[in-house]
Amino acid sequence: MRIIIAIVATGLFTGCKPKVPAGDKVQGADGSGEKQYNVKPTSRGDFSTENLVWVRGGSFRMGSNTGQRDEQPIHSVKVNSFWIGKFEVTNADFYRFTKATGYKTIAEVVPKAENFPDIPLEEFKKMDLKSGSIVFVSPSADIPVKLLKDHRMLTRWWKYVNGANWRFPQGPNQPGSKDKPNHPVVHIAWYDAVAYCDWKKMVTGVVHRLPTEAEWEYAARGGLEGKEYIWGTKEEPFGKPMANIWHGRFPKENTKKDGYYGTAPVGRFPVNGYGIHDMAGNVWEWCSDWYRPEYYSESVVSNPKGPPVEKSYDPNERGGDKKRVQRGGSFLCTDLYCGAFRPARRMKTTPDTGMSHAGFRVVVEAPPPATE
Ligand SMILES: [Ca+2]
Repeated sequence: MRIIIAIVATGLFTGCKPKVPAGDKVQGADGSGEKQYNVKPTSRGDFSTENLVWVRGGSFRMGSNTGQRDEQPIHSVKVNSFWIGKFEVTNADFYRFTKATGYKTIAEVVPKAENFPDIPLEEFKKMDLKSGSIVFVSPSADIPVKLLKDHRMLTRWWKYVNGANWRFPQGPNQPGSKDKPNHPVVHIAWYDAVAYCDWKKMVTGVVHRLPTEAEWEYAARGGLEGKEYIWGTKEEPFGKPMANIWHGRFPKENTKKDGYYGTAPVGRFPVNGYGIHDMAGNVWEWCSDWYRPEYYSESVVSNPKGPPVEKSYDPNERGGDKKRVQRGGSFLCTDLYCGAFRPARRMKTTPDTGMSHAGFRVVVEAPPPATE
């Protein structure tokens, strides 16, 4: 949310943090029908492993010595077995959740003064903040490559759009997500993703949660040790794109070499070694961990769960906001700019921030398959 406020207020409220950054629950807020999202309503006790993949636990080398500083050092990690979503959570999946609960995501709720105790009430009222989210908008002018990594440039292509949320990823009066039921849901804040998991747990009786960062990377690597990409060492080993990323001169020109400018329907690109789709590209995926750049030097070996909240910080921002980890890169990632679709790459975002390239997938704590 702080990044949202910074964009809206051009820094006026920098440093102010919402007190209770959680999505409101509003009963009966949803007005759409199942047909539009092409889903059947979820009923109590519904549980199937049909769209889950069983990842057998083991040890692996986590991180990279050639990537960003926070990917270092490579260190041994052991994780227990778990089920993970074969696909990113889709618009249809999220629709079921909101239909059943009336849940509103953070992007759908007008920021409340009580959640920004650092801002004087009169000043807050003058702001006249609307609900909305951060949307990628390609700039009209090209941006030199050497400037792309300058964090001050982010506002050249990230815009706060009133009314943008998971239902209308580009904003009102733009095509809505109901026409894309099989695309990953976006504009999902970490709290929204956790709310979805909690609901799935409630209706199925089985624990659904976000993956830990270690589980995520273990699953993404798919059994390949120390490879640059989840499919191996070359970006395009068969001469064609292996993931939905950005091709061309980011952020102005996208050649759509992989067929997609924005999100792609889940499962359109090859599975990794464990049979999981879209662990590279399409949308960023939330993990349960708090982010700390030095964590790999401090991590426990067995089932690490990230640092405590008080140790979380982002060295790129002075505000001291606590951030959660995101992984996997998105349709906006290019090797020219970030190469963030590599399995070792780490991202961090405040947990109350949704964006047009960020979604999630679930881990499920169910008994192992009969074959185990
Ligand atoms: Ca693409």
